[in-house]
Amino acid sequence: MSSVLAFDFGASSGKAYRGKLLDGRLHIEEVHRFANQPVRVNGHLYWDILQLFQQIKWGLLKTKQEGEYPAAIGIDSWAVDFGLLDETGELLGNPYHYRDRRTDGVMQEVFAQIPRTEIFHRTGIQFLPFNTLYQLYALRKTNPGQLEKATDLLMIPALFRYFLTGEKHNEFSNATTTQFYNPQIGGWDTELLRRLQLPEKLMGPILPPGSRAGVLQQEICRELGVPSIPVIAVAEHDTGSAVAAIPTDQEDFVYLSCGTWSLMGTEQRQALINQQVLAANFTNEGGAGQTFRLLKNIMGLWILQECIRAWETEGSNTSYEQLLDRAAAADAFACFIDPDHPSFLHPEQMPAQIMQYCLETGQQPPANTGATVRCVLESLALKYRYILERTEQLTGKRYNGLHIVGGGIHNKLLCQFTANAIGRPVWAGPVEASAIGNILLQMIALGQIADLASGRNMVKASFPVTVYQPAEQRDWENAYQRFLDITGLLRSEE
Ligand code: LRH
Repeated sequence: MSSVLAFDFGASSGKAYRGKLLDGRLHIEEVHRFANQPVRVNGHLYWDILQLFQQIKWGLLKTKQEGEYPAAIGIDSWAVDFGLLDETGELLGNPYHYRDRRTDGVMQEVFAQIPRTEIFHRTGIQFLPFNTLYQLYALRKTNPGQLEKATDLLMIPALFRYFLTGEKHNEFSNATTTQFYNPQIGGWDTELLRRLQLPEKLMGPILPPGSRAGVLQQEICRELGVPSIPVIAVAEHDTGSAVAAIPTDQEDFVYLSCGTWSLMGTEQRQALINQQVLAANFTNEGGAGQTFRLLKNIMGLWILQECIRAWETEGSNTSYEQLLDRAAAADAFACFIDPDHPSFLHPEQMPAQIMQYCLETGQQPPANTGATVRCVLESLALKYRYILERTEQLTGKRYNGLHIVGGGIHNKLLCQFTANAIGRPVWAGPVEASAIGNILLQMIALGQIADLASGRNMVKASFPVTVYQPAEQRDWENAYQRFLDITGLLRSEE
C-alpha cells in the first residue's frame, strides 16, 4: 500500500511522519523534524509562518530524496490561530501567537455585549482568553483597517493547505475552536459575529475531517520537482487528530493528550451544552467521525517548559532528565499550585510566578529547581484527578483508567504521579498520537482503512502502551485534599 505524509505542528516543534500499512499494522517513520520558535516583535508575539511553511517543503523534498512520494498529505496544528487573506489572496500581516497579550481583558469586554451564558449556549466552547472570537474582537480595536481589507480567514493548517493548493476552506475540528461555530446550526454563528460587529463574510465553507481538499499547485510541483499530490483536510486541530488515535475499542474512555497543553476529556456523539458544563468551563470541540470532545484545557507542560527556558536564560545547562531526577529526589507534597491559575498563561518568569503563587497561598515556595519541578508535576497530576472527576460528574459515567498520549508520556515521573493521583491505571501511548490520527484520517479518505473504529483498533495493534499502576494511595489522597484546599478549587465551584 502507498504511504501518506502527516505534518504535525506543535507549539514548540513540528514534524513530518510517513505512515504506511504493512501486514495489517500501521508503521510510521519520522521524515522531518524542526523547531517552532515564535518571534516577539514590537511587543507582540507571532508565529514565524513562512518559515513553518518552508518546513512543509523540506519535508516533501525529503520524501522525494528517499524516492517515495506520498499518496496524500495532511496537516494538523494547534487550534484557535488564523491568517487573514485580502481579495488578491495575499496574507494580511503575520499570524499572531495565541499567547500574545493583545487579548488580555477582551473576553470581559465581549461579555458586556453578549453574556457569557449566551455565548456558551450558542457554541458549547470553553472560555479561553485567546479563542479566535476574542482575537478577532481585539483586532477590530487595534487594527480595524486590516479586518476591513480581509476577505478570508483561514485557520493555521487551512492556511498552509491554501499555500499548497490555492484552495480556501476551513475544516470542522478547527472551526469549532473559534467559539463562533454553532453545533446546533452546524455552521458559523453569523448572528454572534454580527452582534459583535465582526465580519461574517470571512468564514467560508467548512469541510468535514477526512475530505479531499485539492492537490499541490503547479508552482509548488515545479519548484520541488514533485507530482501533484492530493491534500486531505484531516482533523486539522492537533487535539482532534490525537484523540482519533487513542488505542481503544471502547465507546467510553477518558484521555489526556499531553504536550505543551494537557487536554483531558471524553468523546461524545453530540455536543453536551448545559449549565453544569458551563459552570465547569468544559468545552465541546469537534472531532473526527462526527464526534465531539467534551474536554478541558489544563495548562500542561508549558509550565515546566517555561521554567526550563528561564533557567537556561540564567545560564543553567541541566538536562531535562537531570531535572526529573532532582524532582524525584525532592520532598513529596511540599507545595502546590493550580496549574490553571491565569497568572501561569504567559508570565515573564515562570519560576518567579510559581514562588509568588506559593507565597500568596501561604506556602513555603520551592527552594531549588528539583523542588520546583516536583511541585509542577504533582500539581498537574492532582489537577488531572480533579478534571477526571468533573468529567465523570458531567457524563454520569465511571472510567476505569486513563489513556495518555503525546510527547508528555516521555515524562515517566508525571505518568506515575498521575496513576497515583487518580488511583487507577494509566495507559501511556502512543507518543505521536497527533501524527498518527492525521495519518488515519488520510487513510480513511483514501479507502485504506474503513473508519475511525477500525483505525483505533489498528493503532492498538501497532504501537506499544506502557501501563502505570497506582501506588502510595493514602499519601496521594491526603495530598489531594490539601491541594483542593490550597488552590481553592472547591470554593470556586460554590
Ligand atoms: C494543543 C492545542 C489545544 C488548544 C491550544 C491552543 O496543541 O491545540 O487543543 O486549546 O493548542
